[in-house]
Amino acid sequence: MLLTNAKLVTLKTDEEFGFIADGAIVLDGEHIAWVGEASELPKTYGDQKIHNLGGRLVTPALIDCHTHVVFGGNRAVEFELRLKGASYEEVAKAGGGIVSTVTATRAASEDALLTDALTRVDAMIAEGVTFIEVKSGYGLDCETELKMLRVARQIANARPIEVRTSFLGAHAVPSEYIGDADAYIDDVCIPTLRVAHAEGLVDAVDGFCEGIAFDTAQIARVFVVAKELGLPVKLHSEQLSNIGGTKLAAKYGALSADHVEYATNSDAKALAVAGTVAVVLPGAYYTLRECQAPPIQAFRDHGVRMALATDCNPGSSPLTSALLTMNMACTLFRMTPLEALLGMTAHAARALGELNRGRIIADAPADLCVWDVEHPAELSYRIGFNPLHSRIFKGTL
Ligand code: DI6
Ligand code: FE
Repeated sequence: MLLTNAKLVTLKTDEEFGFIADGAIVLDGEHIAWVGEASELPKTYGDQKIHNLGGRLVTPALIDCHTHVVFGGNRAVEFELRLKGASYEEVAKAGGGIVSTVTATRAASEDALLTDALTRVDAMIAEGVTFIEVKSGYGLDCETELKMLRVARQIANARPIEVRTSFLGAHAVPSEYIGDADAYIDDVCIPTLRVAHAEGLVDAVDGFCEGIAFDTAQIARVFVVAKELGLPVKLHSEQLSNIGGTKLAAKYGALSADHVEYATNSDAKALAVAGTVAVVLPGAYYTLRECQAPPIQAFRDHGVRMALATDCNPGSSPLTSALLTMNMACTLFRMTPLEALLGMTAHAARALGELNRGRIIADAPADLCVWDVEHPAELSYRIGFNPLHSRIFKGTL
């Protein structure tokens, strides 16, 4: 297929949008074969099936690299409690929070979890997302963690979207192990990781390193097993306090350190040295009415690549909009529209271990968005508006 009459935002480098005013793209099956000025299109591509994009703007398709879209129930009542003054930590300590979603997720059938998750995935697809990461972590027992991961895999069969799974057994201490997080890690989390990996259900290993969850020593035990299994790691670190998770993630060469509101200058330096992506999650910052923004300028100064994601989950970020995430990153964290777009494309891909994706370049997967906008900054600037004209997934419109 030959796409013509397109205004391209190639994101060929991290420094600029990479505009091509009158561009053409040749798709060969699931990949981009050629991209450039229409006037320079090699004659060999002349007899392709032509698709005229009417001068519309084309970007790489959006990538949501941190989601918890598979879960049972919802936490609207907890939302009300928090509005009345309870903090996220207080709700968690009172048996609400993540643990209440665990109860609902354990009770739900695989079919019900999938049906529910697809309503959220459909909202993502409608805004041009073609690739998502999905975490477990609301099972916290072997059976339910496996159930969640199977549902995550099924999403890719049910919808035109690619899915990467992360095993998040170290998400919270379940009620049956309260006060003994170490025993939970050894008796449940690590054995479950081994089983899930053996069943081919795990693409990466994640954890929640926080006062209300697991400390660095506990997470390190999980990471050692991940490395032994040859799985990449990532970590929820420094979301509500600084307890060293970001440096731990860097030490293990993590794909990403996520949230990072309380990360310091030296954390940023460690991420830069390790080549670990900082995943910024403005939906959680907004929902929890946090006041500490992530150290964006330190990330820039040290050359840490920043990705963005919805963190779609029932507690701290009931958000399915990639575009609103980009808007929030700009307005709340003063990221630039270019940084926001890179964060939802090329850098999100990198946070998933994919270095050749999220840009419009030859050999990259043919995952593209066609927008009814004039300038890419409009994608971050508008609030609650979806200008997606069409989405191309693996070369198919
Ligand atoms: N941090 C988050 O933002 C989500 N998980 C995590 O470790 C929140 C999960 C939840 O509240 O259900
Ligand atoms: Fe999360």
